[in-house]
Amino acid sequence: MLAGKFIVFEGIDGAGKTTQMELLAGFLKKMDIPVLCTREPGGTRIGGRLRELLLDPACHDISHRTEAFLYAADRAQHVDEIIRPALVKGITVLCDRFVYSTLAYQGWGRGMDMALLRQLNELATGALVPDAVVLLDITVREGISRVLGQRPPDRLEGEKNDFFRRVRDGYLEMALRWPGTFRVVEGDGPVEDVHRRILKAVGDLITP
Ligand code: Z5A
Repeated sequence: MLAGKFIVFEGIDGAGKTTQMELLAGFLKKMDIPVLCTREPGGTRIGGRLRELLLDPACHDISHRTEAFLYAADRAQHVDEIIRPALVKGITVLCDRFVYSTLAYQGWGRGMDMALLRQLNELATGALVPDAVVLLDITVREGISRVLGQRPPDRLEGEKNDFFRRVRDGYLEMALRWPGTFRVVEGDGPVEDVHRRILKAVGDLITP
């Protein structure tokens, strides 16, 4: 039995996950709820090394299976070292991406076998399931323009719009499939408005 709440933020690139996770963390801190923010890939020292490899444009020849295994390796280390110990201590964990990113990007995006990905991730997480997945939904056009407005694309961002459309569709399909876990939040509009929508969506999980 885990004492802390586990809330995952998901969405296509530029959806506002990092921005909104930090706002929610600030809100929880004000309410004296202990909170930890983390992310995938790269939430641990080992994961940081894997992140460099995964997002390096020079690694364009990485095979789909290798990519999925590296995300799973990052996740296994993350669950063992950071997420599960925090939840055991009663800390609310906010995590930027989790298993659902693999299903969306490697599954719907790359067309990898879903059963294989779910099996792999069951092993990586020890069957840990979040209390809620906040899916920040924005259009692909909006996401790309937010991200590329600031810097050159990394390896995955450089890929085609069709890929991101499949990823978004995948997220929306997961939300239909797992309505008890997914909370879809419209990610367009002013940051403060999105924050208010998120507070409403996870209100049942953030009472002290
Ligand atoms: N990946 C995968 O394929 N499989 C996996 O299992 C996992 C990941 C775990 C991680 O990259 C990559 O790895 C990712 C999926 C893949 N794909 N790529 N490429 P990352 O961690 O570097 O990138 P990200 O998670 O997509 O983060 P991001 O691009 O920074 O997006 P974000 O965190 O959702 O958004 P943000 O940083 O909060 O905001 C982005 C910009 O938009 C920023 O300038 C904000 O100020 C702005 N913003 C935020 N909210 C708004 C609103 N409401 N209006 C206007 N502008 C806004």
